[in-house]
Amino acid sequence: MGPKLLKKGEKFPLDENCHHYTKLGEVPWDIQKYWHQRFSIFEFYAYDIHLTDSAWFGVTPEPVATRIARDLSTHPIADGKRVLIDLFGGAGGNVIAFALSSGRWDRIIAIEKDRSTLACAQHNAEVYDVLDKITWVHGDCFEVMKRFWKTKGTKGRGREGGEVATGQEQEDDNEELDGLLAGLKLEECLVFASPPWGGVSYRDQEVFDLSKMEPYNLEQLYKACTMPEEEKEEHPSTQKQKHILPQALFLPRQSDLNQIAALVPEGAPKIDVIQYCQKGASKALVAYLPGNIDADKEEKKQYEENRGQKKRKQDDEQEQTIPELLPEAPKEALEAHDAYDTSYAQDIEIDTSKADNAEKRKRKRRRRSSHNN
Ligand code: MGP
Repeated sequence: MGPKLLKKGEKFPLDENCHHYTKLGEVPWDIQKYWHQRFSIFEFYAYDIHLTDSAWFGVTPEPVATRIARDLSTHPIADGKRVLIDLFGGAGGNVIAFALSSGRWDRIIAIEKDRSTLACAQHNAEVYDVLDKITWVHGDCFEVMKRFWKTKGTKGRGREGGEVATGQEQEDDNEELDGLLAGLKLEECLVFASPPWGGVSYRDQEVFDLSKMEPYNLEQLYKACTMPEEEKEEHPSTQKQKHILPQALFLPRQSDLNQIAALVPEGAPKIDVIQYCQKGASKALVAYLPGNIDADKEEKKQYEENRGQKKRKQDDEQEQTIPELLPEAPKEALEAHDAYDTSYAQDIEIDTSKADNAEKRKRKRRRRSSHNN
């Protein structure tokens, strides 16, 4: 069976793999460390947040997810983008934060392969009041992207604009998903991916080799976001551009930046790499990869100008919110390289604006009253 688009209101039930641990004694030993941090992973953990045991290792802590959602919404790679596709929805850590950045996205699509993990994500999204703001897809994200590109190609199959699949594909029970994908405008889509890193042993490497990341390496991820050769033929809009979706990739903090830089050709718009820190230590980095790698001179100039302006604005904001002493960046994150810019030093925990706090308090009150009922 192929990937499946869940109908509006359709929710997978929590099952025996979904847990809400309340006592240390119940928690498997290898996730006890994460359980101790549960309230910094999900601020509303106590309101019945559920996770599968394997989701604990990879879930993005809420303050980090919130900051990424904010950065992504204003990053130049997201200019003109209205649809966010989260390739590895997991237990909802990132996708909930995206859904909370209200109004920024017309559609947020979360894809998750594991049924129990998806059930947790939906349940958690409900806790955060954003269940209906997310379009849920159960299935393999590579399969979904393959279908996405099919709806964008020509060769008799191009269905961009809403036409649904016919013939063979209908037999896969995928026509609703194909209909959704066909209706997405290529130039409005942006991808976020927080893939598995192959377990906690990633920490043992001084520089993380992204070509060996398991089960999917960097190249496979990038390729999934690139229009396949066979779909390109005669496509009028691919004559100028290569059609690569802009991507924000959540990767180990010590990832080999040269491998990331090598994804875009020389002279293409720059990649931004931001290290996201908590309590002075980086948790992970996000590489913001532009989709317009074939941009002409004028477009590139415009992109760089936007980038410069947004970066200055962000730096100004950070000056007011970050602590006086910034932690030292990892050496490899500071090495000069022409193809990327690194930003560092976001001590996310103290970065809350008054508006955010007011919104949080409101949500907390709502949650408390619904929990008590
Ligand atoms: P961590 O492994 O807990 O390292 O992951 P850390 O911070 O050195 O542990 P500590 O001993 O200092 O507390 C840090 C962060 O990386 C986690 O909070 C997750 O957000 C993220 N992370 C870890 N893993 C193993 C994965 C993964 O496989 N995939 C993704 N997407 N994120 C991960």
